[in-house]
Amino acid sequence: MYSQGLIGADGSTEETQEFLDAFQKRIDAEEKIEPNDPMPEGYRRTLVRQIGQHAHSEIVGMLPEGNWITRAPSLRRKAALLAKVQDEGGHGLYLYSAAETLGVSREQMTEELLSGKAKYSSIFNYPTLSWADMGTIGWLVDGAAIMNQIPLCRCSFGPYARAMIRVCKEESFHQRQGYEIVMYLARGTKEQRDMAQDSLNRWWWPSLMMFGPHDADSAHSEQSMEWKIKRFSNDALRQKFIDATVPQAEFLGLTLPDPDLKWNDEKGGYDHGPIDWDEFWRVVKGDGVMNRDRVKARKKAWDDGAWVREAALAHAVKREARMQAAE
Ligand code: BYC
Repeated sequence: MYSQGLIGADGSTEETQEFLDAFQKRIDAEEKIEPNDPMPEGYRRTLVRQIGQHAHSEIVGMLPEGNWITRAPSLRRKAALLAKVQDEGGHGLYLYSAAETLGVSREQMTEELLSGKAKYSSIFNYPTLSWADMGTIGWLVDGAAIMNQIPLCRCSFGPYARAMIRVCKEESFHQRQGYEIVMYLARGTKEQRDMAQDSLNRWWWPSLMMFGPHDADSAHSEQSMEWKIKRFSNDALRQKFIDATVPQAEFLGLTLPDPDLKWNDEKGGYDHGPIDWDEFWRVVKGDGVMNRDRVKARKKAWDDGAWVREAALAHAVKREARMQAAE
């Protein structure tokens, strides 16, 4: 075991080059880093930020779809949507647990979400206006999530990587159920086809934004890739997603709302039109159509659940006292 660094007279720790090099050597050797292993503070902070944001995205992501459970057009659709939303709650919980192993509490993470300090995915600040949106979200949003998350199964931090394996299996089912909804509508009446096309027009660009800013503007990518937290850059994953999705849209007979989308033989992928990064940053900074509603709903759930947390804690304290008395 290598030492973490030098301890100053004031108790501060300085990470020595020897420590950083030894850590990088473990990363390069594809060793998994576990919660009690020594790690650079920057590595820990990056993971807390990313896993926390990811957990918040899963939980906030329940809201736009939860909104449609009572309006699903059949019992079969209702049961599948209900199960999908429950799965997302589960993903949030695995992810909060993974972040907790890094010494941050769920309360802290939630407070950061509610205060606006912690982010969640921009995609959930768009409204769900029609039933077709339940299909399009599964197809595109879960599709984009899988493209981003499959490489996270090989993330260098063990608890995150392991959580992602189950998450990806469930997301892949979500993507298929979404695509099946859109396929049904695309093969239906003119009104159903129009509803599917309108939904695709609204969700295509926000789905591309899910991958984050272009590589040149991505503050964290380079370091995160060196630490093998991220395995691919934002643009590389966005390109893979576009290349996989274009044939899926063609199969449905739907049109992606980008006149510049063209196959480029030389790069072996599609070229696409410009992404509206002003819109992206506006939404990320809190000014999307649904930002205020989403945070308000999470705050209400957190406040309404306070008595449950208090009761659970009181029970745990009592049980601990009983066990101590019995010893
Ligand atoms: N939205 O340096 P960058 C899901 C922020 S939900 C908001 O490239 P990084 C699902 C970024 O945080 C999908 N903010 O950052 C759930 C950073 O700001 P800070 C959620 C974004 O971390 C329910 C700044 O922009 N998936 O699966 O290297 C139903 C600069 O960006 C966004 C995850 O969270 C965005 N779209 O890369 C269905 C996956 N993009 O923190 C589906 C895990 C960027 O410096 N996360 N920002 O203030 C990741 O893979 C990475 O964090 C990202 C960004 C690729 C998203």
